[in-house]
Amino acid sequence: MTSIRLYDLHARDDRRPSPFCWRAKYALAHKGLPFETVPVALTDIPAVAGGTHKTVPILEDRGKTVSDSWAIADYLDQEYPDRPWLFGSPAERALCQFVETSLVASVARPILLSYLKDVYDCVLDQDRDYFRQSREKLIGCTLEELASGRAERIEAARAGLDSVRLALKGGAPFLSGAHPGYADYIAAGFLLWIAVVATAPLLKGDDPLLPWLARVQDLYGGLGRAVSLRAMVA
Ligand SMILES: N[C@@H](CCC(=O)N[C@@H](CS)C(=O)NCC(=O)O)C(=O)O
Repeated sequence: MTSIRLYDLHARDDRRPSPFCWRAKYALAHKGLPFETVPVALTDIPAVAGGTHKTVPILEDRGKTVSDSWAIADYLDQEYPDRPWLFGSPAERALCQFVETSLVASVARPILLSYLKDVYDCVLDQDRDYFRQSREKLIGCTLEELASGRAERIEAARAGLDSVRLALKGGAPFLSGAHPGYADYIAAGFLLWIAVVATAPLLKGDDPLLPWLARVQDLYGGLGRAVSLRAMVA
């Protein structure tokens, strides 16, 4: 019987784009905890769990509500210490944070700008006005204006993933080594987000990231397997 619920951003055709929700789903699966996802629209987040959270993922477990992917991972380790750790030590957690900040520094902006219009095209009708207004305010231009320079930005985003490629070159199957860990879920979450919305390829067909990403998709009974990589790969 499942008691854990994860509010997961959903878009058209039941697509699940949020990189942070992907992380949280992998975190739950890593702990071996059964859970159900509750699809939520961006504009419905204020109505979830008493309206105190501004973003998804939001986790509900035994009467407690936790939002923010890092807080959810910490909660799971704290509440379920008898299950595989997400962060075996404070040092491992700090290194995972470094993985996130390095990816944010190297790929977040070019990825976001390259695929923001694709995300818009994919959000639910009820979210469209909110998404356009909030994102155009953030980037300082219209979503359509992002089309010029897209090819260069995609190049930059592809190059920005080099740290992940180099780390995998060592031969380990996962960024975390012989076994998958939170660093894998962070990096894969970004790529699954793009795979869900992309209308232009981010990766080349021989990209060494692909076998690793397929391994992550296959984990935990194929948690990420429903996401097709076709549109993201040239
Ligand atoms: N720091 C948060 C970020 C979560 C986040 O930004 N989620 C987005 C969806 S990908 C969201 O809920 N945005 C709400 C909005 O745009 O109003 C985390 O790690 O969970």
